[in-house]
Amino acid sequence: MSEEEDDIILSELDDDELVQQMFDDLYDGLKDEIEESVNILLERGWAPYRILTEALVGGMTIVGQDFRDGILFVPEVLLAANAMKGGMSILKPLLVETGAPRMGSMVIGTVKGDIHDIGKNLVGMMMEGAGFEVVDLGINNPVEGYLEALQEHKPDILGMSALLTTTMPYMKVVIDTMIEQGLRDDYIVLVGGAPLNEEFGKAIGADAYCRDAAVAVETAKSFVARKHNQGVATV
Ligand code: B1M
Repeated sequence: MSEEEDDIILSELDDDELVQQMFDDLYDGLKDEIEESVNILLERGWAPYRILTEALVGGMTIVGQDFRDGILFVPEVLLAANAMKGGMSILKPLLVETGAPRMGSMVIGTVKGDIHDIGKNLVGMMMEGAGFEVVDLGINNPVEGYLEALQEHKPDILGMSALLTTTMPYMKVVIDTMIEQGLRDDYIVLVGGAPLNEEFGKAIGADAYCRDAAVAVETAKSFVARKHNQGVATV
């Protein structure tokens, strides 16, 4: 019984304390607690996007810093990622069912050699919420996989994600192959991931680099609108 008395009752914490506790729980990979806290914040009227950015992405940023500094290792980060995904799975239907009019479509995947998928999943969720149809190719995609998906789904947009400095150059391989095959101009190519920047996006021939999921949505909307207005207005 005395152990139970020491337990933190998540629902009794105020919002700030609860978000701090979520940072700790994410750090410790406590998926059940993260899911409970997400539900508590939803009940308190927090918008799903606010929970995602302030509590979940905020917590993962701390995990990332300690991973970089050698304080956390892969198994612990995997647990944190699993807890984050638990929270995201509660938020996904809420972000996706906004009733937004259909805006266009996107094929998205993480590039070959790279298994990071949290950011890509978040982008996919936000794009769906904004009214885009999203085909998610998952992780570790070779150029052939992207090209097959483009052929099959004929999306407006190809989105690529990379989280490693060693895998981000592969985006250029995909774009160069699209050029070789005369396909490049048929698609809007958007790229993103923590190590990228705008300069890199330009250098590899992407249409735009997207800093985060919200920017990805805004960029996608503006490129698709331009594409649909082509011939009617100049941009
Ligand atoms: Co990895 N890892 N990891 N890791 N990992 C990083 C990326 C790292 C920066 C950590 C560090 O050292 N600080 C570092 C890369 C260093 C570098 O290349 N310069 C690193 C390393 C080194 C590695 C390994 C090599 C470690 C090892 O094995 N020794 C290994 C590589 C495996 C591989 O891919 N081959 C590895 C493994 C892993 C785990 C499997 C343990 C796990 C991934 C679990 C998963 O994704 N399912 C993991 C994690 C979780 C991270 C950190 C901690 C967090 C990444 C994350 O999910 N962030 C990360 C540190 C960091 O980034 N600070 C790190 C939260 C997410 C919401 O943000 O992904 O940036 P992000 O996405 C954002 C934007 O970037 C953008 O929008 C998203 C939402 O706002 N965005 C897009 C992303 N993709 C987009 C696509 C778009 C548009 C926008 O298309 C249109």
